[in-house]
Amino acid sequence: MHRRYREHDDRVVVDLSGVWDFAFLGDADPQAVDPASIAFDDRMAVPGCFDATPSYAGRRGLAAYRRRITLQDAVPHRLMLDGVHHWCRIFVDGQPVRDHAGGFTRFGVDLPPKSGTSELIIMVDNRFDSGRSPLHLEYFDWHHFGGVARGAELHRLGERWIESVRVTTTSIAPPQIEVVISYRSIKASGATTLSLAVDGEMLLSESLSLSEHSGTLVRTLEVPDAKLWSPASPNLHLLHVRLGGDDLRVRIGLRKIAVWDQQILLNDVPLRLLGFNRHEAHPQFGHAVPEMVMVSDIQQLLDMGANFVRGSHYPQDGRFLDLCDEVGICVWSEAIGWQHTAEHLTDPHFVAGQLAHIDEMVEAAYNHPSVIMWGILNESHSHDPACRSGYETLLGWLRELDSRRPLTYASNHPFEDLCLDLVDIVSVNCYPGWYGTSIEEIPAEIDRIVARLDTSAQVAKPLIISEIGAGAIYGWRDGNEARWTEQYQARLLETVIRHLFVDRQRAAGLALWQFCDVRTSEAVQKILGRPRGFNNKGVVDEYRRPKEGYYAVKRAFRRLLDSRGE
Ligand code: ADA
Repeated sequence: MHRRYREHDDRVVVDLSGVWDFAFLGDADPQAVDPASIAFDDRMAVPGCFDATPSYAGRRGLAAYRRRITLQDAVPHRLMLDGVHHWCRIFVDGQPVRDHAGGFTRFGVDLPPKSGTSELIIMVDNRFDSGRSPLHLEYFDWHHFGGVARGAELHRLGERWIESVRVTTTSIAPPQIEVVISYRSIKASGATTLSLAVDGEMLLSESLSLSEHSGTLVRTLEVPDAKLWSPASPNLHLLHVRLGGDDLRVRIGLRKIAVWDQQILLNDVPLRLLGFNRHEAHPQFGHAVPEMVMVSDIQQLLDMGANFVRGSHYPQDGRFLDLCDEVGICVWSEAIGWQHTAEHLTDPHFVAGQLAHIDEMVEAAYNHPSVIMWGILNESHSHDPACRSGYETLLGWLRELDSRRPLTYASNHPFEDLCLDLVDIVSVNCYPGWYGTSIEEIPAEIDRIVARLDTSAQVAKPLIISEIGAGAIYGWRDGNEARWTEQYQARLLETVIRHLFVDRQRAAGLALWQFCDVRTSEAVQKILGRPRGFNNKGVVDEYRRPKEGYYAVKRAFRRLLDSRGE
């Protein structure tokens, strides 16, 4: 992955970004396509979304990407793909080596051992097909772009290699981390060496005798000069792990995240989260948002005084998380999902797809200090008893993967929800002042939701208002100041922030809906309710041009920060 630091000194990694051969195969059935018969008559950028380019704008179908790769020798090599939307089959020299369903997460493809040059083809399908891609459904309120949307790399793994490194802060005073190194080997046993250095200082160096093809090494380290990570002081350290001939650098931030009563605590201090939902999308790039746009998003978030992003409604690009680590923006990392019912949550195929996706989300984001909580299943039927076991399974698995980060999901059924006991943070999506009621009714509506939660067993949990907002068409100002005007949105957002954090102090966090406008689904029932075919509730439009709401939020957030001297 393109990181803000060099990940490997010893492992040979080839960046496969660039212009690949391309063919759009339209309605073709992937089972019926012989890769040797594909006429590659076009070219496409990797990373990139083919259906964001003018030639294929809005098209759905099968596409194929091709390039040549060179394996150095006959030891294991792995192709790493940071996100392919949303189903793909990978061929090497005409042979299928792996299928993958689900965009937005990183996965590896082990390549057949060989030395020399091979032909790599990635067949990508952006059509909706609940059999092949159960996690991407047409009714969701965003446009699913297709393509090899995030980075692509070729890794030479060698004879023994590091599969993953997970770093957990186990104590902040003294600063201490636990490092869990998973390795694999083509040899059953052998002697090797392990070393761990932080910021160039060797903290551990040992000789080992490994007796398995795979295993896990766990080491605990005190990091003597570590400075803690927080939004105000986003201190980062670089851990370099070397195992025999392989290595991996991991950038870490030492911090403790916990919930206590109604508060979220970071390093034992209450944390107030002020921010936005962010879709990773742009009209010209689809989901393949370039670093330039990521940096500009970060600049605008910081300018408004935000310290929080909910990655709606799927895992954000690792490069964006890197930036959040650096500037101190806290992130709710969310597995893909949107308004699922019992039909999905009782379907073993859907649940298995979610579990695999959650594995990949956690694997990719575990070491980011900015990721302070995990979320799942946006606005799904958590009020339906038939869905409870689905929630139990997914949240239970998340806890097994990571017992240290709080869990949540965004509920839009706060009055009837049946699963809130399963989470650490209660999160509520609500749209007072937009769907139905008026801006004047916002305080009473929010108070009703809070009163309901506080008379239930959830009283002792932090509350995040995880969505609230209003649509505004960029540039549309009007004397009536009615819905869809910039003025209406600005007034609504200002009212929400004042009520949540000035009049009341119950909420631990707020993620406004939303940072930028995003194209919605082409499904008729969705697009008819969305002027321009966009969800227009961004405080900036899809090109990141600020609306009045941007300045209203900036004033309100900055007033709050000033009042606390933050
Ligand atoms: C929901 C959903 C968002 C968006 C929003 C809206 O809360 O979670 O993705 O669709 O409503 O704009 O209505």
